[in-house]
Amino acid sequence: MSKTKIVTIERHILEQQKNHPSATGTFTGLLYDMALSAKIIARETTRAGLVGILGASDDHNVYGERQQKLDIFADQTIFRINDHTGRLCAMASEEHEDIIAIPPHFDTGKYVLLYDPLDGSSNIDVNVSIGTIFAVHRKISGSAHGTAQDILQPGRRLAAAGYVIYGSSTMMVYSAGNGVHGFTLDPSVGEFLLSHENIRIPPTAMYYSANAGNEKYWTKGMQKYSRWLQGMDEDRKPLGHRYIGSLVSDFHRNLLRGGVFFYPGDMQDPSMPFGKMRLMFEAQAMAFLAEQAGGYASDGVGNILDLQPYSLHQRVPIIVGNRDLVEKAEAYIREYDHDWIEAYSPFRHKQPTF
Ligand code: P6P
Repeated sequence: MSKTKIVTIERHILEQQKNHPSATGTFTGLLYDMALSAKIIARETTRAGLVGILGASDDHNVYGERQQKLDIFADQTIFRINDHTGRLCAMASEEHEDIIAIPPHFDTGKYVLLYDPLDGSSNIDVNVSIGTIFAVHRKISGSAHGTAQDILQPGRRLAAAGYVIYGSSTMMVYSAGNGVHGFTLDPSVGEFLLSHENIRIPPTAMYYSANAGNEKYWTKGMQKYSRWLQGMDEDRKPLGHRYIGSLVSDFHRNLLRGGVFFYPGDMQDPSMPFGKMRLMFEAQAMAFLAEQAGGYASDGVGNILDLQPYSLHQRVPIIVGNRDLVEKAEAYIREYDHDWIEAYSPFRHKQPTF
């Protein structure tokens, strides 16, 4: 008889509850809702080429990006699985301009769910791994229905965060503040089973991940940092360069093998010195997970988890992975990028208007 424990998400949360009262039973339900969403989305991503769902829709999202049909399907799936559970007081999706209210005929709860339903969706049509990113904040307003105050909270206050990666296997990786844990979907039983308990970023990094095609737009500090990672200016072993163009995939590889991902702010358009990543739908979750796994996430100036959000769709520079590598980037920026720091500062310290 095998001695290997079969640990489902439910069993894992229940076992965590014994040691950490903060991992309440509500997370079982919330994580199960995300796990069910993941199974449904995984089924469609696997079949996408077969059911004509492939290809771009005629719609565009809030960023003006053409929405892939799977984006819309994933977005609707997550909303429909979570709108009636009574666990949430509001939702927010990367694909929607505004906060998504819980329909009035459903009970509301004490959490808000933020999600990027299908991150890296430009890779859908070329069969490259994509992912779902989610984050859970606790309601802090007195309103039964969530408000901007409940949504626009610093990442430091996150109750939980995680992602699903639709790759060679479907995995769900989450943290409720007590370490990072990975579950792999066993399609034969339709259950996510614990496969990576208490993930820690290896102390010695193997990779760096960045879109080198943007290098001419990076600040001087980030250009020097990239050369340092490659061992160009001193006698150090270069890191391998791996870049998939799907945040969940790049982050997941670096989480397991050690590495740094960066999508920095640049001065290509001085009115937008904050890069591409969305704070509420990508960066906060990844920063929370990185820190829970022993790593660190910075916007180039300081910890992303300490940023007070001012807008639902605000973007933020991100350098995330092994702490020593991220702090090295901050050092290069402090030394060489005073103009960028000055241009970015008003955005970094902008306060919400609620
Ligand atoms: P680029 C996907 O659109 C995404 O937000 C992340 O998943 C990914 O890391 C990044 O953008 C890729 O951006 O400009 O390198 O194609």
